[in-house]
Amino acid sequence: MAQVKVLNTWVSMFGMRVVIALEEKGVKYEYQEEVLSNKSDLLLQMNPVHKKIPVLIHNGQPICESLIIVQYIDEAWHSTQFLPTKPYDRALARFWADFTDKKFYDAGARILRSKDEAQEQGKRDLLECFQLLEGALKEMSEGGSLPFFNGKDFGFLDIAFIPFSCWFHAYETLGNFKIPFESEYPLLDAWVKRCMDRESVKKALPSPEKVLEYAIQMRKRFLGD
Ligand code: GS8
Repeated sequence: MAQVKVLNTWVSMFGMRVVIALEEKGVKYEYQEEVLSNKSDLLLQMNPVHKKIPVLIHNGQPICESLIIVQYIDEAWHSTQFLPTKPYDRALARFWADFTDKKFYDAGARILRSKDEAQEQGKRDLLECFQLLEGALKEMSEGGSLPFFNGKDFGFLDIAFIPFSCWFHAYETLGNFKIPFESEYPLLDAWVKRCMDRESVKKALPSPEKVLEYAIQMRKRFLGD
């Protein structure tokens, strides 16, 4: 088996984090695309607890859960550093990354998978998440004078949140609303564009149009629309 192998599904924001992290560190890896309706034996063997992608396999040992994988990559390869050095800054980056998983992902999923009041609530919750993240970015980037959540260098929270951006178009289209980036979240708007200039991010993120096509099919499966 290759020294580093990734089990992933192209459309997963969680899997994209792992690809970005490996690309940023310049680690060579083998990539295995999984079909979640027909998981490989390797996936079931490497992640028997959750049976989910992404999984990183390093020298035969599996590491699961995307944020844990990104931290593992940060600790195992030292070409650049994702987490800040000061304990408080590290805690803050981890706190907001956890927020993207718990609050942001959940609000987005409700927009994609539900209708009527549940979907409306999903939209309100998503906009509240954007507001909070705009505030966090302002604070962490010293009022917008530094380019990233991590300050002057692209880091842990940037890696955790940027994959969601290729789903924004699907949220807007399936939720039939517009996310007011320019008027309400100008720092996030500029941050997304800046991240999209990075080779690692370009490589990991599919186009918003392709994600939308996938999301439309997913919604049909969920709602029978
Ligand atoms: C989430 C992974 C996940 O949901 C992480 O790695 O951060 N907390 C985890 N993986 C999904 C695909 S992306 O929506 C998955 O593998 N689902 C398969 C299943 O539930 O059977």
